[in-house]
Amino acid sequence: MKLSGVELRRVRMPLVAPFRTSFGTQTERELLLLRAVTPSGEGWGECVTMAGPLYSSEYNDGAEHVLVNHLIPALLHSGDVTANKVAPSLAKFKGHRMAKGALEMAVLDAELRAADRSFAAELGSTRDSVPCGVSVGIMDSIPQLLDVVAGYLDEGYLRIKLKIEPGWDIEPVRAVRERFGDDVLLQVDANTAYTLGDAPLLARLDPFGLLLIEQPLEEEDVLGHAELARRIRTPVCLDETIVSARAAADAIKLGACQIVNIKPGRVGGYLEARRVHDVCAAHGVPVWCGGMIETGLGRAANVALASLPGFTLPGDTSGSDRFYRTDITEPFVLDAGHLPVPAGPGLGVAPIPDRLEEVTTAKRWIAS
Ligand code: NPG
Repeated sequence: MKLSGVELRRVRMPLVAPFRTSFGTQTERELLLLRAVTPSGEGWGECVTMAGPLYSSEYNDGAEHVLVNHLIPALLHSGDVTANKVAPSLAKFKGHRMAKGALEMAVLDAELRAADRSFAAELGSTRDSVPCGVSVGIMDSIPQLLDVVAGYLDEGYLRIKLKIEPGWDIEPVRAVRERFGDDVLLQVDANTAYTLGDAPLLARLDPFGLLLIEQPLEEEDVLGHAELARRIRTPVCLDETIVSARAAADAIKLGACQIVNIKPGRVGGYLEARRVHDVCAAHGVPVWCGGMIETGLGRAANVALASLPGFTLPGDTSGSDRFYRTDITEPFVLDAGHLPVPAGPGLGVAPIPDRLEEVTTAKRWIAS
């Protein structure tokens, strides 16, 4: 496939409510979309970087810079392009996995649309719908948290994830358990907010029967997570630490995690995400699909990925309305706690042109 060029768009979309995590509060999603243009059609990629380098070292302006100045030119000059060749073609550039993943996603979408094949079929899907969880931000008060959780359970979400940080951990978990009972699938996400010295505090979560605690310690603290996993009963799940299939294999071998969150952007794309899935499956480690407040484009691909057999826990694959009043694609709507896996060619969804224009703040075209 020849790549004629790539259109890069900056997009800004308001969130339905502020989303607070241990690393900050978001009220809108600013993101980067890519449109790979080939003689046989086009494909869409979504870059999951945020406005600032708070979740990871990557961020929108940095991703745009590396895409425009390094990644896209290298791909344009690499001859015929296939999705499988994107990562090897860009391997000489260190890091920038989210930017690389977005470019690979756009090429993969173009390739699959042209071949009339879906992301789900290509990745190895074994289901036509996936069970969905929802991520609940840090709130101002426990009563407010309970109202929000009650709303999500009413909507049918099958698993609740509470964002935690020092000072907002034991009591919110206790309150949710007391109000909604022991049967609710419940997990917590710290986004690196604790240290190993907090092990006694985190052990106080043990009695609440959580599915997992996600990324309690720093991204690079693999041995710390292994030690923590020995000191608490709640299974440790890694997110930020797992940047590749190799990182997953190492973390599993070192006993640093019993469960893995897979976010395609964080590991450099959907093809590496599938390799992370395969490594985990080979070790009997359950995985689930994370979320990065994607538009319908990234959501479509995430739902396809989440339909692989090793994804045995509900993911952060919530309905579009969890974050957006109006999405740029037809919205994903929850049905009895599940989302349908798109079956059409490529992502199976495409941006609605008017809607996309409304949220676009800048556009540029990169060709050789
Ligand atoms: O459902 O898309 C979603 C959001 C799930 O909590 C969620 N994502 O740390 O996992 C996370 C968090 C996140 C969002 C991280 C945006 C980075 C950017």
